[in-house]
Amino acid sequence: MPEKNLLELEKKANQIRVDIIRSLVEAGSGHSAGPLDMADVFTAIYFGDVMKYDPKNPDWEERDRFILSNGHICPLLYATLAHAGFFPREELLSLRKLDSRLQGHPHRVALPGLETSSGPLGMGLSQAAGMAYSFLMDKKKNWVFAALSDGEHQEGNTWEAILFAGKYKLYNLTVLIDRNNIQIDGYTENVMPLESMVEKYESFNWHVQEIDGHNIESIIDAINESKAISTKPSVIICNTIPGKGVEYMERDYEWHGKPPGTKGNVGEVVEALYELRTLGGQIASEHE
Ligand SMILES: Cc1ncc(C[n+]2csc(CCOP(=O)(O)OP(=O)(O)O)c2C)c(N)n1
Ligand SMILES: [Mg+2]
Repeated sequence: MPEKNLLELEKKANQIRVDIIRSLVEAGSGHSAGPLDMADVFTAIYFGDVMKYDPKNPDWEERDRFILSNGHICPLLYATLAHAGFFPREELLSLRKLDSRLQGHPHRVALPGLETSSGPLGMGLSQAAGMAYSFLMDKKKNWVFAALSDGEHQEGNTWEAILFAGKYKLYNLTVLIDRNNIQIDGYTENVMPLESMVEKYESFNWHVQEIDGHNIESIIDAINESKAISTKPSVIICNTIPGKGVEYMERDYEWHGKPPGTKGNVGEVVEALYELRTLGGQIASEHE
């Protein structure tokens, strides 16, 4: 990929991170760690020329489907959809407000661009696999992307869907896992160990890739590789740093479900926005 395009995408991911923090601070509640850590992955999906969608025609039949299973990271999905043109960026500041279209967990019929409602964990892969299966039955070319968290792999329903997709060789399904090693109150390997995720998926007959979830070029390459596989479903295990871009949040599970600035701590907000606007030496202006 040309360096200029890659730089543009990295800048876009950081603008999205800034918008996430601004919306969370305005809401006064919500999740910080997961949204920040998956920003590079969502940027690659929506702006890396790998997914078909049309913000002017959100119900376009030929569109690919993006299913967010771990609904609590929706501040990221909302910011990404706004940047992609589904609704105005100013609306991001209505996150979690009464009557807002941007609820604390996604409400499908409320907002264009959402394919499912989510929040209760562990459902998204079953929904995505069902969609992928029906597209194959109908001989349709639509691709299904699903974002899942690592914590969701502690739920039985996720493994039923992994079995199902392997059995029916759902090659039109690409799953991207946020392997950030944290969940609500601890590190996954302490709460309920998940390793080895690579071997587990392989044994269920999936095509498996493990990548750096902050390297946008690698993410796009991995998605393109998944789309070239025609015999089995694909999973991309994205190793991420929870809270990516805000040093005091990084790798600390305490930031799973709270925004900066609660209890009047304005310094947290200033520090987070400063770090994100200068992340990687790039300035992510609010107005770009
Ligand atoms: C079925 C279900 N059980 C429990 C919860 C409460 N819950 C919300 S987020 C979360 C942590 C799950 O881990 P992960 O998705 O890996 O969290 P993150 O990496 O974003 O911190 C839990 C237990 C839920 N939303 N749904
Ligand atoms: Mg996690």
